[in-house]
Amino acid sequence: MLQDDVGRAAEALRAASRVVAFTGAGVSAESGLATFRGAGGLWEGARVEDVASPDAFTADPVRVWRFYDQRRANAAKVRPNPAHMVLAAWQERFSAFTLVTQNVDGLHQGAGSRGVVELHGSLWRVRCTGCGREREDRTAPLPELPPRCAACGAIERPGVVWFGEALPADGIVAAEAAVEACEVLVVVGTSAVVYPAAGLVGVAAAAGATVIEVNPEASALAHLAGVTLRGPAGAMLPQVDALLVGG
Ligand code: BJW
Ligand code: ZN
Repeated sequence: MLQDDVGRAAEALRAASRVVAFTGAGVSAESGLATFRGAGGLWEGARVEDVASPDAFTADPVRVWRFYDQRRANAAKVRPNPAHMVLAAWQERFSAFTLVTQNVDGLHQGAGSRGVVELHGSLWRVRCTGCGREREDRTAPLPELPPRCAACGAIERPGVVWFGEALPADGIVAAEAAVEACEVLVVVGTSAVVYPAAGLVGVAAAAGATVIEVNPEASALAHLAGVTLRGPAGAMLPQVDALLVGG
């Protein structure tokens, strides 16, 4: 029974002080942002694996920038949904709460989450391919594609992590430390197929944490979940939170 699963999730969380939430594109789906995989998850007929790559950018930086400029424009228009809001509230509810996200849309921060570990970068940062200078830029759409570095004139790139690129070292270190120490890992809206991020779920499970999966579909790591909430995050997380608030 779904209601029993919500109750079991709340029970696990009520007993915990060290909690990690690990989120993916599905947490922003109810805000109106497309996920990567599944229906509607294609980019110009190609798989994300084939286009979110340094090679794709080298081959056609304007094409790749058009994709990211559109994503920035979409993300600038939408608002955090109840799932983002519950996760933001949980930073006050638990004595140690870490929010680790694969998302680049900034909606967790928009909901009030602080210290978010962004494993795949951010749509709102751009980095120079020449001198490496990084800056925040919230203009959407950008006036010129590709944008150019004011310091050296080289092409700038989106400040995101593409396939074949290393994740930010401080981010992965912080995420691993948090999942190794947590009692509950709440995995929300990710297909859990992209590594090394998805590996965090196995680390938590091996360390004895209870894994709660919140996803309308089974992820690739659904078998590691001790509690499964098969529904949209914007509906499921507020139900769990209501039980926590209620006692
Ligand atoms: C809902 C919902 C609702 C819907 N509520 N849920 C080990 C094994 C195999 C391969 C590898 C490995 N280690 C590394 C690799 C290679 C590669 C990889 O993982 N490939 C696999 C795909 C095979 N990994 C890498 O290349 C990584 N780098 C690396 O390993 O570097 C090594 C290195 C070391 C040192 C020096 C140099 C290199 C980098 C990975 C970067 C991923 N980047 C992207 C793009 C970011 C920028 C952008 O946004 O454009 O990150 S790809 C894309 O996938 C994006 C996402 O963050 C990531 C994960 O996707 P996510 O979030 O799970 O989304 P979906 O669409 O897949 O799933 C959505 C889910 O939501 C679904 O389950 C729905 O059911 C659900 N949902 N509505 C709740 N309402
Ligand atoms: Zn530069």
